Amino acid sequence: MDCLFCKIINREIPAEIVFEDDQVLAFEDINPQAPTHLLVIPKRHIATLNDLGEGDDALVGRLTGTAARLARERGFAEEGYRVVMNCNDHGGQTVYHIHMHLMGGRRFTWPAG
Ligand code: D5M
Repeated sequence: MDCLFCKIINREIPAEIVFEDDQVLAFEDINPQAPTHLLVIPKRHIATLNDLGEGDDALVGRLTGTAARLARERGFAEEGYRVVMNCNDHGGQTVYHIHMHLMGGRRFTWPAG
């Protein structure tokens, strides 16, 4: 499959992997927008949030729980952080394998641009 993040999962292209279990992988974003900018992804290929099924609720919970745990481990959970999932063109999605951005280490503004 010609998917960038599947290739990272399969170690066909390199990435700075910081966490892995049977269902999810977390690695450093190549274009960081904060002192910490990680991507948390499912190992199963799911192109967009629109492709999630009813049976995927636990998987999405695993992504969120992993991001929250990494935020605690990195030491910025209490001061706060930003978690983002972009969907399709208007959402700003550029890689079509769902991913949760975990950004921390600075103050973020709202609303998003
Ligand atoms: O975010 C896609 C994100 O993926 C964006 O922040 C850059 C990141 N990216 C792209 N290629 C790589 C590689 N090879 N390693 C690590 N991170 C990467 P989106 O929400 O789709 O706009």
